[in-house]
Amino acid sequence: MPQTRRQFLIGTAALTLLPALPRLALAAPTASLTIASRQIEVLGKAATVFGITGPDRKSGLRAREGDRFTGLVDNQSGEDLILHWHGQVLARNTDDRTRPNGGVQPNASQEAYDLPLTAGTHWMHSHTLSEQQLLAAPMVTVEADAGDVPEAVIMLHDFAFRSPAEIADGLLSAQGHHMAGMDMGKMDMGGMKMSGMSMAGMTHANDVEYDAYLANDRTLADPDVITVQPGLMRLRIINGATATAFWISAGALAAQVVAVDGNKVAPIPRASIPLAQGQRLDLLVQIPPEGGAFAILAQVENALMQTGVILATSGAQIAKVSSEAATPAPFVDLTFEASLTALNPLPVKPADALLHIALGMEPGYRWTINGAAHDEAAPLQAALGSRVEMMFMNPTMMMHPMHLHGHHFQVVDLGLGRFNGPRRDVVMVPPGGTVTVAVDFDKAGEWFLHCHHLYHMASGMMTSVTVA
Ligand SMILES: [Cu+2]
Repeated sequence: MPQTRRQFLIGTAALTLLPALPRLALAAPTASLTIASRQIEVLGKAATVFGITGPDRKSGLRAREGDRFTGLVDNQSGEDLILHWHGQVLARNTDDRTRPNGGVQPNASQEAYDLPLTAGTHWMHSHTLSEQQLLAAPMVTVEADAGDVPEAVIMLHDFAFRSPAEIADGLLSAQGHHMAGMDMGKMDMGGMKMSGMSMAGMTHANDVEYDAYLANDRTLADPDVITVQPGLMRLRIINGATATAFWISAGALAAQVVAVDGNKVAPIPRASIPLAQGQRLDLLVQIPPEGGAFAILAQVENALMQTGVILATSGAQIAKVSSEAATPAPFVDLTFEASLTALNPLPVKPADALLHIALGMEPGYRWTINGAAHDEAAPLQAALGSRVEMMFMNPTMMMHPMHLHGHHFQVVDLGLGRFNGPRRDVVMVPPGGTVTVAVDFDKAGEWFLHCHHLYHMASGMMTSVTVA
């Protein structure tokens, strides 16, 4: 049933504000999820997208550390679906719907799940092109030590009225534009002011032309306004965009980074933070005693466009925020990454194996791992119980956010020497960059390893690691 705009507003507000959860109500969670079409309004036009709702009819899943996810996944969307529990390291390989033949059939309820939830800011999303149609939702498990701090979830998306198949076709037909013979003219993307090239003309971002960028399903023309109280609050920001990295800014509010990809880091103050596709960011912000309205912004890398939400105390004047910033954001880079220190590092020990993972770009919008597109090469191998270091090397002109399923690796080298970097499940590998992560392969199975740029993944940049 299509929601009215009003119902949608209510639903969004309820989703994004997480006051202290009643612990009793969650002691015996009966979480089940329903996947269905819904209507939203973008730039004054109706759009049919997907949604994933829990038994409370709200988007996604909220729980407390120690809870399990139990229940059925009911696919009412009418489409085949492959659903991935992004960040859940305690899901068995066989519970992860990204397995070959593991799709959720249309209009069919599935067997009951029962998996212990991984604490932190995680999410669930389609592992096919329907991710572009907002088939994604938060999967937040509040940490036992998070305290009674009010929270808001901010889910970012890049949005197009075109179908993902049309977008993919467009990338194929414009195949030359990101290759060696770069055509600056093609980067003028219909008024979207995509500034695709760096000064050197080598680095490239934003290869998809989007109609809008959404934060909690809204643009800044009509943003999600979240009512807040003076004092500390926690923002859980999820980059659910398919092909877009953002710079996150809390503007006038002092912000402290406390977790990335659901993993705690030594808290650091930061005014502007890069967030690649699939990554999550937990910020503590302080709403001042006098209150007010505060924009939390996500600006597209190397572009003017931005989206965001407004945090507002009761009665605050809310100024309009433009969907274009005054100056373009830079390309995302590893400066922020280098400043992070894991609070839950892997035990210190030598690696049992080193996997070289060369990311590649070939004519025809073909993206590869070690020279092969998905299914052209045998999976990578790792011994069960081994410590493996994966060295990602990126000679291409685009950043690749590399994601490993079922594990939280540790970033140990950004090309500047070893460091006690953050635990994550998505690491950005910038053009020309070499990034090494350490992972303890402690679960048997076949775990996907891929670029979280949806169209790179769909065009070949995906493999898996067989752990046995
Ligand atoms: Cu990529």
